[in-house]
Amino acid sequence: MKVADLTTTKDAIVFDLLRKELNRQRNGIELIASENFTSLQVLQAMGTCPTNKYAEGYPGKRYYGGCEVVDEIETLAIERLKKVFNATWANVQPHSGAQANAAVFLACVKPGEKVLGLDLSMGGHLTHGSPANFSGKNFQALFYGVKKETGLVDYDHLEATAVKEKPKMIICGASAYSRDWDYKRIREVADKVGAVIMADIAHPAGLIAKGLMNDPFEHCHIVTSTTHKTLRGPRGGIIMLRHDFENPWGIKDPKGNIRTMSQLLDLAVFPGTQGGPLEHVIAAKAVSFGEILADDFENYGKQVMRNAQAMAKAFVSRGYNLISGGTDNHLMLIDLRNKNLTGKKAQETLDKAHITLNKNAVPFDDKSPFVTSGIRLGVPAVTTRGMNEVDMETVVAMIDKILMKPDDEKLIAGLREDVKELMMGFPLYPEL
Ligand code: DSN
Repeated sequence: MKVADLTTTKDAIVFDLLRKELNRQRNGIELIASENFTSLQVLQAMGTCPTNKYAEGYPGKRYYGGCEVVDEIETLAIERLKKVFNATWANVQPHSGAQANAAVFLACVKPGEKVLGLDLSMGGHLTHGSPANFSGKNFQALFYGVKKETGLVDYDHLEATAVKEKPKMIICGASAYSRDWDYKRIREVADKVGAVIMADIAHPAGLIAKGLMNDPFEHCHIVTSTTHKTLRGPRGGIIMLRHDFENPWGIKDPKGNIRTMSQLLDLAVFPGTQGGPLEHVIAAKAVSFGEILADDFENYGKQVMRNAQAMAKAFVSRGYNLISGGTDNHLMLIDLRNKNLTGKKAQETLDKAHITLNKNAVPFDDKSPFVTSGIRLGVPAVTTRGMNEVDMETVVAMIDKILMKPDDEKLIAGLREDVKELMMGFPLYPEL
């Protein structure tokens, strides 16, 4: 039998599309706050043979034979991740951040019980209790918000709601909040009402990993994250504990035994919410955790923060209204109402110039989530491309030019060429 020639049997339609997407990423300015570019070795690890392997269970306790190598891969990923966050337990199997959060819900709260999270319209996340999501459909979701005058989390409101409603779980973390969190205050509230805290650090995780932002592990019982945002790994989720504990809420495993939180969480990921783990993605997670442990990643984190500061300053100096007036992390939220623009119009117009970001509701928005009054921008991806503070000024000048004349197609076409030329100076995957 003749061995197939991969070059001739390659699916040209799909691979042409993949090449097209690579060129889109290369030629544009990527400002979506939740996106990043992995290293080449992370990308390579993802496209490997463990995708062929079933490994339901955990290292040393699988439901399938032939798991000795993936056991080593998964153990390495766990050990590296524990080192990154000084954690004592980690689960690297969640396919995404939403899956990680679903597992925590399954482990800690029963259907119909109360949870308290940051309102989606104030910067929270779908999986923190939105009525459109499992977290809002199966549990009684309560919300805290941000203060209208400052744009900062309203901890008094959080406390008052918790004391009145006694939620089983308090969720902190956000997808569109540019400030650091007072985890100590949240723990004081949780202790008062007997709640468990889930900190979802998906957005700032890479900055927290290098000690550049407050450490949620000091005060929060359970920490979840995605791996593909500031952590710069493959698309996926993780759950971690710094201290394992016998759950004080009497939560039992499916057999009725009181279990430690780590056991409950392992059971909640598999078999609770997932089947076979994606061991090729776990291999790529291990590679990225190794990169985070290297010294260089601290420089990356610091540059992300310097770039965010520079970008925020450049927008403010041009009269843009930043929610909370600035940023402590990698992202910022801009209210465009004083520029007579909607978030939708801004996103669509900038897209034409290959500057990618997302429309985003601002706190107390009067427009629908499909239109919105704001945009969210983040710098993790452009920082990975090698951009610095001076480049942030250039990028903001380009954005401002377009937003000042959003219907000037000639101007936009010219800027699209400028964007392409600028990004040629910051090569992406030159080996590919
Ligand atoms: N969709 C992600 C974000 O853009 O922040 C959160 O899951």
